[in-house]
Amino acid sequence: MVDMALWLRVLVLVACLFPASVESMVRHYKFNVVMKNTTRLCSEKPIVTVNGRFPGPTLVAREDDTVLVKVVNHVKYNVSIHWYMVAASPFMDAPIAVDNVTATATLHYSGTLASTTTTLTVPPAQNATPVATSFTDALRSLNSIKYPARVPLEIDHSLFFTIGLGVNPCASCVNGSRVVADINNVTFVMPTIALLQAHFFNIKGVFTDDFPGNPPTPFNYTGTQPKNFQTVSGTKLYRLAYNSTVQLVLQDTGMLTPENHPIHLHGFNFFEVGRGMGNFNPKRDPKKFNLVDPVERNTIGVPAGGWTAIRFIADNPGVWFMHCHLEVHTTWGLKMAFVVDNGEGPNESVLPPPPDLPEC
Ligand SMILES: [Cu+2]
Repeated sequence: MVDMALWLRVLVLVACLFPASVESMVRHYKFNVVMKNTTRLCSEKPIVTVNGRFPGPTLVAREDDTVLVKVVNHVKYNVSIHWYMVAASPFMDAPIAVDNVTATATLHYSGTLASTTTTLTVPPAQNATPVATSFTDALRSLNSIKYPARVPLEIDHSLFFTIGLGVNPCASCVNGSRVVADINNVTFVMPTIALLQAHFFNIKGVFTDDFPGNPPTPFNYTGTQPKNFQTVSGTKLYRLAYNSTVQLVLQDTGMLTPENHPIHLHGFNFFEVGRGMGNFNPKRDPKKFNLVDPVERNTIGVPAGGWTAIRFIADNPGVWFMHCHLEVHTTWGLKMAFVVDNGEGPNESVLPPPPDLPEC
């Protein structure tokens, strides 16, 4: 994505400097679908690749170009190739000003009827937030007898997590600081021993279970930015008893920039019971929660400069990450984990690791 976007921007620049020399062209690509041996988790196995690469190669094109791709399947399986025709704002995940360019394309497949008409679509404007909001606001779970929505109504843990960016000192960095990300001002540090392993075998010193259930220093999350952007670093988890119920309000902050963070929770589905802009109001907003038929998800976009409230039952013992699914934010520390203790008996307890668990 990033490479492709850079290419597009370079080409647009060239187009501005030399308008007379720019013409649309036909770009030819050949995709050979071949098997290739790949090593994952200590074992080597053959996988299906395009030109020996997985993910496949990036196609580079400019507006009005025609791209011809010859796909030759050399493997013994039927293969369907999926085209991602997207090149919009790859820097949405970083506080950098860039030109927003939405790429569109018309796909023609060889072998279709010549009389087939082309269907043109009109995508909404890139900043058409009301269109997207009204669509997601209309979503409901079925809440039928066959598919009931078991929304927790009694809450054991009412949590409030701020999510956003920060800046920490960094001696080896170019200007002595680096951008980080955090939840409740904790920038998560990945341990060298797996969290689940440490939990199961009771290995001390890998993590602590003192992750704060509320922001350590409350501030106006979506108002004027505080002067101090610094976070604390740590491998902190939040401990839950088996079958306890959780309400979690995820509050975006305007630290550096407000952003829509797609937050993913492992181990559980949750219900999104409420959402809003600005700061969550603990008195007013819960009155508007949908506890009847909210959508059930495992990933939710927290609105930029807003909040979302989710509820789930901790009925899956183990250690479960919750993190931003913008991968760069995850690497910057926008993640935490819940440690869910065992209940009673083997059906409510973590299974031991399999005997063939790779050790590398
Ligand atoms: Cu994020």
